Amino acid sequence: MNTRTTQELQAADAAHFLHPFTDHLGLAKKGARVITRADNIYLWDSDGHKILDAMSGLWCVNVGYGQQALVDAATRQMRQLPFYNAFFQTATPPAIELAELLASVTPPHFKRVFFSGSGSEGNDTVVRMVRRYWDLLGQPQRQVIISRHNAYHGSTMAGASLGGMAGMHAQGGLPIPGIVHIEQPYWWAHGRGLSKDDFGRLAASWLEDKIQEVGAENVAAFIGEPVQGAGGVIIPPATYWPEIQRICDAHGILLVSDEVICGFGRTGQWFGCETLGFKPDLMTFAKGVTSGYVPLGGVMVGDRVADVLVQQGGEFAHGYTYSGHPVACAVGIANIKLIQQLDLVRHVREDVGPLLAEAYAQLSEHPLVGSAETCGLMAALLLVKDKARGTAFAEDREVGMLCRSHCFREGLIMRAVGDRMIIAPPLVITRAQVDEMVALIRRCLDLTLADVTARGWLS
Ligand code: PXG
Repeated sequence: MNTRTTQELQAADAAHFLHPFTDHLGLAKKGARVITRADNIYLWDSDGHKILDAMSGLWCVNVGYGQQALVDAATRQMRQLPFYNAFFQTATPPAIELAELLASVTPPHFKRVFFSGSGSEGNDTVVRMVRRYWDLLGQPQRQVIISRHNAYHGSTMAGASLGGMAGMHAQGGLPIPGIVHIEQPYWWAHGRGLSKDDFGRLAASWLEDKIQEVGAENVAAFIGEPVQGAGGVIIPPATYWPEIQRICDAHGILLVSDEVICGFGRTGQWFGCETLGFKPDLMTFAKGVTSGYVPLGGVMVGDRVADVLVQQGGEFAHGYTYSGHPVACAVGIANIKLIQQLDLVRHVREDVGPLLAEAYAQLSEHPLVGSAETCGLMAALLLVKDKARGTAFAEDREVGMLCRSHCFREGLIMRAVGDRMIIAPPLVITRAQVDEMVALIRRCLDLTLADVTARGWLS
């Protein structure tokens, strides 16, 4: 148990802990917010403030906090066998059982899994695996992987390269060779002159253009998040993914769905590709597989790739110490069984997802909101300066950050990606809690509106 004061913790934090994606000097001046405990959809900080966590930790605590079944699974497994590896022709029961369970909840052509410790590692595995696949088929020149601007696929060298975050590419000489990007299917930014359906087809045609430019014979795979999460919950038009699928099929290119955020019920189906209407060859997962209780990730390998890898592959010279970690896998099993017991995928699809969509339709009337979109339990509000004309605020106003600071003060975790305010609450959220969350969001929008009005930023 923590017995230190907030100030003591902040001082030690500033002295020793280099946080991810953080300006350390800036944080040291303010002091980190220290979270000490959690239950259901709520967190408490070291000063005792209660906070509604509308981001599920970091898009991962799908079953909510405090689920005893996951704690028990970890404890039992730690006692029985805390670690053994899966190299050298060995396996452990939890890794075997989780592999079997994953095959049962994923689309039928996924029967095999490669485990990693995180989503980034999973995407490193994707890069290695798709190149290996084409090698085995005698087409070693098929090296290029096409991804999208503003995608997030992790922070390792391969993950950050696959991702399309300009700020990440600017540091450390990225992307690595053989990874190229096309524009994202973001209607508001790139297609407002078109109907959403026409824009979806146009955005997919950018893939065709890139394939022509690179040469189909050189392209190994296309990778995308069904709904871009960290990029700001960018929900593509319904026409987009089926057209992407058609283009990949026409050129024999592997299709990879990064399900790290969209997987395990987030969109109202088990996997985002099922909601968005496509059938990938590989799926990266992490986060929701254990609801974030312990780290685990991996890649679901569809029959097309698995058959080549397994039947004619010999040794695939790739793997991690923690591939199939028994404690992580035991928690994954308990987590998936709990999602099934609580019927959370249906709860999102038929109950709280539609309720959130209705609430967001109402929020779209708010004077600051230029667009309000939801997909299952992911949602985004775009804050704009002029609703009628659809004019954005100047970037340096940082209106999203202003709104986010109101959220913090009001006891709500909602993220700002530029001026897109995004949420992805735990899937266990009840109807009453959706109302409570939406009331808090509305209050923070009103406070932000009062601020920008007082500052004269609306004119
Ligand atoms: N793919 C996707 C789609 C992700 O969202 C990763 C891969 C990498 O997973 P790991 O486990 O290596 O972090 C992610 C991670 C944000 C944010 O700001 C999002 C993620 C991670 C950190 C911050 O929204 N997603």
